[in-house]
Amino acid sequence: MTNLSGSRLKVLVLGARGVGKSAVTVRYLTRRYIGEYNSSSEFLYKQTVNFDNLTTQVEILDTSRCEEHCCLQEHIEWADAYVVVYSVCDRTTFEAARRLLETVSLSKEARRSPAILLGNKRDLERGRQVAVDDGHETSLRFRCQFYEVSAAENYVGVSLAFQSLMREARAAQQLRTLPVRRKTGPPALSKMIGMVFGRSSSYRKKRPSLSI
Ligand SMILES: Nc1nc2c(ncn2[C@@H]2O[C@H](COP(=O)(O)OP(=O)(O)O)[C@@H](O)[C@H]2O)c(=O)[nH]1
Ligand SMILES: [Mg+2]
Repeated sequence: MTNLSGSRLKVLVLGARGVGKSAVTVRYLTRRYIGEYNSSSEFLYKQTVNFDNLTTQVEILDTSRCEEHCCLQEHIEWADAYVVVYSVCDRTTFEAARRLLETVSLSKEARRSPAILLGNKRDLERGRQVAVDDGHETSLRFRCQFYEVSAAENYVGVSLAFQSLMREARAAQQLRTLPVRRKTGPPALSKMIGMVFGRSSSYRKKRPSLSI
């Protein structure tokens, strides 16, 4: 099997306090579930991961108290991809996740960087306060991927979610390196009239689009 030398990715993990940001991050990186973490500190993990025959140097920033954090914007600009976590048994954390997705999607730097919405603690079904459909609906609105997982119960779901995000981030990175195709012929008369009279919007460069 070829192991193509790969990219570097920076992943930002966001969400309200106590939703399991540290639990999902550590679960993905070590396969282990550790019940208690220090919720007041943030950690930057650096690790080499292998999937799809590719090696990726990944940096994952597990944030804490990020909503009121003065560095939120800085963190968003730093990252290539975003994991926005909420707890399926706490509605307020879902509202917080929506606000964070809004902030991420409005950020200029992040517009072309993928995100996933991650509903954690699905093992606590009896205490559920957020329906699966609410998660789906929000992911459609923000055009991001959506997963419900349980960091406590298993590794597979968490791992699939992170891998899927990184796959999309890698594709987005590659897309950015492609040359933008331009039309070589003369502009059509209607476009020239638009340009003369200042209506140049139809002449704007088209952004490449990506769907996976
Ligand atoms: N039942 C359950 N508890 C979880 C799960 N993930 C995290 N927890 C618990 O939720 C609490 C907060 O987790 P933590 O990772 O510190 O949250 P953070 O503040 O978002 O980093 C801890 O007591 C964890 O043991 C999960 O999937 N299921
Ligand atoms: Mg934490």
